[in-house]
Amino acid sequence: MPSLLILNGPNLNLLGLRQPEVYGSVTLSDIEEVCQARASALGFDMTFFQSNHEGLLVDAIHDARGTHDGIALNAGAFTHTSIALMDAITSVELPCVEVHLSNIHAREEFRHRSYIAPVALGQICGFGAQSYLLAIDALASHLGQL
Ligand code: CA2
Repeated sequence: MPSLLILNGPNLNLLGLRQPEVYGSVTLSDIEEVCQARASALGFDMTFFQSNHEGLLVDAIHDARGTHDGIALNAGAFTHTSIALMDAITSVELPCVEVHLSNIHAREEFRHRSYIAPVALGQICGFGAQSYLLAIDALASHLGQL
């Protein structure tokens, strides 16, 4: 069965637990649950992982090669800073969809730049938890499962 990796970066473990006025009340484990349901419905296995550490995210991307068929990546604030994550995505040659809960282009200037976007199939942002489901649909369509 084809498999997807849903990868989450720094502070996303705090979703729903802190600053609900900015990021809403949905927790990362709620998001995992809806992603699991969508992935299964589309015929995918799914692994969902979060880390606050850039190197662990790089390791997870490297390990995806040969294990997973596509990646949905919410790199959090590393989106705007990490050449290491950009290089890791390039190196594994797996389709990657960049995901954000918020519309990063409607926020502070420093969030407008993404190091992930140039090496991703595309970017989905601004739809809250739904952004993850749209990313799974985009990967499914790219991989011929939709
Ligand atoms: O909108 C997104 O998904 C972001 O990736 C979220 C990141 C932010 O740095 C990006 O620019 C856009 C921040 C995630 C922080 O999540 C928190 C949740 C609750 C409390 C504090 C932070």
